Amino acid sequence: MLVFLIHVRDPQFYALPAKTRANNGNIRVMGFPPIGIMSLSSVLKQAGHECVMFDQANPDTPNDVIIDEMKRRKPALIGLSFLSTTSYPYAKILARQIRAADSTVKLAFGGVFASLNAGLVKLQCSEVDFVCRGDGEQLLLDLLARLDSPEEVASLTWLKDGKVVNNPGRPMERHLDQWPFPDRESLKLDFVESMPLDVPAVLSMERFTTMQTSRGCPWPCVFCDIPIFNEGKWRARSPAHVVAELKSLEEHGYGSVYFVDDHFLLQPKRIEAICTGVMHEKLTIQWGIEGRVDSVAQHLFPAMAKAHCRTVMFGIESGSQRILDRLKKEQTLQEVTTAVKNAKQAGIEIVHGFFTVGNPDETVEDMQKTFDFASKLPLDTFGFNRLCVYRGTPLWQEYVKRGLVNDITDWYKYFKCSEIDPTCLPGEVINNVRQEGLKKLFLYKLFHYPLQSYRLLRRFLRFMPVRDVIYLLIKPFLGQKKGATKAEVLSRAVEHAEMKDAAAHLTQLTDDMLHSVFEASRTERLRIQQDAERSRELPMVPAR
Ligand code: B12
Ligand code: SF4
Repeated sequence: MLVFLIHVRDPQFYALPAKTRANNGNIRVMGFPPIGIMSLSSVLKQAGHECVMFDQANPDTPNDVIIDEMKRRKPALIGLSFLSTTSYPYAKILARQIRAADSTVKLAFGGVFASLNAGLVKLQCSEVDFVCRGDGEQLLLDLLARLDSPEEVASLTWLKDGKVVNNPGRPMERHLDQWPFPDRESLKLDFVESMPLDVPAVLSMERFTTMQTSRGCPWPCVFCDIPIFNEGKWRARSPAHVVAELKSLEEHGYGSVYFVDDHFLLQPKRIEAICTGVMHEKLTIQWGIEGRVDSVAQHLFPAMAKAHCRTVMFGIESGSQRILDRLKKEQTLQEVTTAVKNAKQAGIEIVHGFFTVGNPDETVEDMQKTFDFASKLPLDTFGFNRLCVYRGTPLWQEYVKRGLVNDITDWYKYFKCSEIDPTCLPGEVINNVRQEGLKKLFLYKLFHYPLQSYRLLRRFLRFMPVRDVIYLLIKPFLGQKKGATKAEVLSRAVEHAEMKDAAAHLTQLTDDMLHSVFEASRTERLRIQQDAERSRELPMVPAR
């Protein structure tokens, strides 16, 4: 059977360079590849199906092109994959366009957000036939075998006689080695490695990709839906399987890979075996991971650095123990300090800290403590994001009980906690304290860690125009600027806070309004692309 798989994105998280091509002829974009659909594509192909992938990051395949291809090739099933609350509006738009063009093609949704809100999504987005919950590999094969009798497909949500039916869930698959490596080569798109989320800084121009070596995390952080998505379990691939994939990546010319595992650092024996395997195979590919600061695998940081682990990212969240406890992070400030120091001393080149601001019960003093704490840690890079609340998390449940959100009417909306929780500081105060905190932090780093700052700058300058690096540095010192238009939000690959704000508002628009905004954005997108083509330079930091 022929299947189309489409990775739906909210566009502010990827760059739209003016059709800059890699040596292999592929267009290059800054961001993470769509490893969800790539994983499913290889499973389908191995089972004898045909699969065509599309990624909305590809400027050559906008929705109209996908729909034309659909009319031409007539797939049996179209799967839309998207990660989060923020990309749901775009998935709805595409589903509607597909349904308007073909009233019979079967349409499925999958990914974390769709899984955790399956019944509600099915009701709200009637164009979609199936919402697939959890792991997609076996589910998709089962669905293709029973497209017309979905009652027997475990973990499927669908509509029968006008009623939403949630088929029973399937047991969680533990044997992850059974699946083939993701199908990375069929998508004609290359990715450039940048800092995650909101730092549009290019790390290297090597061919870049992502990999998943484990799934899930058993900790209880109140803002996170990963434990719920994975039923509180952590499952991992064997070290041999991981090393074999790294080897295959190297053979395909990838120079750098980021593991999208929720907690890579959970099992020391597995990490040790992966490092030994990398050394034994004499691999040189560079890799990066995310993990908790309380990991008992920290004695392996030197082995990881030797095996070319270049980046370690920690979820630090706050410099106030009171706030860490409020978030049920189950980590201490001392553990944070120890882990960051251990990683740096072991020779990990880039150690990143994720922080959250605008947390419940947070005071100005707590926020200041966070910036002071971050200044003194030997971190190379850091991000300070406003805490958001998603349906499916313990914090959402708490907010439902406190009457701050409504589970029936608000489930698809993206909220910063400070917008709805009176125990958070007001948005304006958060922004001011953050701006002040960032200024102090930058200056502290420059004077106390000059060598570290210089090395990082040198790395950025290798791949980014000087003006973009300068902008990145002075950004905290600039005042608030005018907000973005909705069309700009949809069109541009920008990380600005005001873009994020506007993107959040988009999740709350009516569907009709969404449609007109989408149309306006197509014109805007075209204009930006033409401008960029005219200026004939690769905008590594997206146009502002
Ligand atoms: C990597 C990552 C990113 C990357 C994006 C990479 C990319 N291009 O895809 C970056 C850093 C850009 C990013 C950004 C954001 N992210 Co993010 N991200 C992740 C992370 C860590 C891993 C995702 C991944 O690659 N998984 C590996 C693949 C193999 O799994 P998968 O996509 O889930 O696919 C499997 C199944 O879901 C299923 N499946 C998926 N699609 C389909 C389709 C069909 C038809 C079927 C049958 C099955 C199916 O089958 C696949 C194989 O089993 C997840 C956490 C997680 N563990 O999921 C958070 C996560 C998805 N992100 C999250 C958030 C909040 C965001 C941001 C909004 C953050 C922000 N405020 O800026 C943005 C929005 C991004 C967007 N466009 O939607 C939340 C989502 C919560 C929510 N309810 O919205 C998560 C769950 C993290 C968390 N703990 O809160 N993210
Ligand atoms: S440790 Fe990380 S992945 Fe695990 S629950 Fe907390 S935030 Fe989520």
